[in-house]
Amino acid sequence: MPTSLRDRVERYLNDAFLDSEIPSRLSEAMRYSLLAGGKRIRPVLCLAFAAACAPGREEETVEAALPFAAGLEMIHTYSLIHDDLPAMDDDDLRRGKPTCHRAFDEATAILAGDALLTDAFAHMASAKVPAAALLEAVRLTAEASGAAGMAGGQMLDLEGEGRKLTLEELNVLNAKKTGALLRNACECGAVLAGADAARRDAARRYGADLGIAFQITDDILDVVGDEAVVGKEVRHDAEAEKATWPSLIGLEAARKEALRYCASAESALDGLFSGPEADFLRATARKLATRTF
Ligand code: GRG
Repeated sequence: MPTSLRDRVERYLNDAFLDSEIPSRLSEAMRYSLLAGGKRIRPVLCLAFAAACAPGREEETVEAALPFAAGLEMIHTYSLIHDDLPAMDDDDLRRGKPTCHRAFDEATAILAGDALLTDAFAHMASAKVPAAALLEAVRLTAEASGAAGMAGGQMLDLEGEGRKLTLEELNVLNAKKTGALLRNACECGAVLAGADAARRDAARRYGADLGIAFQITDDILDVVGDEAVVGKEVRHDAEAEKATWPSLIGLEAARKEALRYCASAESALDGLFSGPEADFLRATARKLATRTF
């Protein structure tokens, strides 16, 4: 991951939610989870695609898209806070620290998630890109996060507990729960940079494949991962009797599927993207299949 992109996201997030208008307990809870050290993969992918779609004007495009990319991380962090709640996955550890509701309390964690999701849209809407592109990216992000996207995927996940899903059902669930926001991050990067239809479509296909691979590796890490490295509780899926890739097709086949989807993500870039950002996007897809955190 280009350190500069990740650093820029980190700096932006560090300055967020310090407004004295925010009740201090709420801003503390929001910043506690937001600044707990995530990989920042969604905002970095968004910025990398924005740069890759703007040859010759990479720097100004990244600067303009930064508030949008940071907003994606706020939405992602909200989803983790709510996912960890007792009514959902009931987790005690996230990003290597006690989950938000453990460090604060349940009501505060719910509000921190609500506020991160809502304020994310204010940050995204302040990106300095042409209005039509911004409106399209905001619409795409609302859809990817909402009822037919991530929130819908979470519903399918809850409904699927204790039930044996088919591979097809698992694919639909994952494409929504994990895939939608990742895919959206890539597509929005292209949209914000004013990409043509071919590049936008390639970004979308890369993001969709990467999203599936990301979930497969998450399932694999739940089986073989080390809690200290992964930063969250492991062996959780089996306990909750969740259908996962390893439980449906076995660990080795799941590893192969992750590699296959990562290779497919990489190939979506062929003939359309070149330069350091494209190299980074290819390397990210290659590394993802064997990630350990
Ligand atoms: C509560 C509406 C709502 C949705 C929750 C994101 C999500 C949906 C649930 C999280 C469950 C989960 C562990 C999904 C697997 C993939 C995933 C999103 C992993 C966490 O993302 P990373 O690895 O985390 O990017 P960091 O901490 O690096 O940001």
